[in-house]
Amino acid sequence: MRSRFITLEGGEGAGKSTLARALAERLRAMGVSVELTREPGGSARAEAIREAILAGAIKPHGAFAEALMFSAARIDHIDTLIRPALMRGSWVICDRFLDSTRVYQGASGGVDATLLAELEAVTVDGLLPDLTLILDLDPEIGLRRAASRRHPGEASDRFESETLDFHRRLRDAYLAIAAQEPERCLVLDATLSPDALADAAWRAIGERLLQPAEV
Ligand code: T5A
Repeated sequence: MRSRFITLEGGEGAGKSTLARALAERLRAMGVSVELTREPGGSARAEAIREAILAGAIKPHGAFAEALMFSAARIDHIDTLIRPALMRGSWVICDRFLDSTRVYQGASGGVDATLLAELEAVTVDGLLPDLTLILDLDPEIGLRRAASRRHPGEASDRFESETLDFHRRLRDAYLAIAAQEPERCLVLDATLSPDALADAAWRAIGERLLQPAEV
């Protein structure tokens, strides 16, 4: 079976990490080798950048500087983990990837889309996901889910603490990407239970990524 690259996208608390784990488990049960990873992060250097960004250390420098930092993390992640895994035939499931930069730093953060497209092109150097599952959820619900998971006294992170309007723009931007790139993207209803969401994603993988002989 050839390798595939799946990314999961959506707003805060939409259920991406939960779904990523469920899909990895189902694929491994079929005997498929799977790398489960995330952005920002996924490699030692990218995880260090993650810590700085989510602590708000780059925020004073503006949304374009944050886009550069996410891109630096992505380059290391691609070079050290994603491409090597795909080259050896593993499937890669990545919790957030390039669409997060398009919507968080672009649509909601205000960085020019053409500039971001140029940055994206040099960052991913031709590597695009085979399938992007966009978990669509009212941001008020997603932010409540994210908040309910925090320990007492724990502060919200750099992006969770943005305005509701910022999060609404994210949702619209994700839906616009899905409409522009229907071959790559599929929108899933993130109000479904974790099991129902995993079933819907699994059907999409079967229909879009697996050849009849592989099912
Ligand atoms: N970012 C990232 C950018 O701005 N630009 C970029 O280029 C990139 C790559 C990353 C932040 O960085 C930003 C976006 C983010 O703000 P993060 O902590 O990784 O930070 O944030 P998220 O990716 O949003 O991760 P979360 O953990 O907050 O959300 P998930 O993964 O969508 O949600 P999950 O699965 O952890 O679930 C959240 C809660 O909801 C429950 C879970 O049990 C959990 O308690 N849940 C469900 N409840 C009901 N129904 C379901 N279907 C559920 N699924 C999960």
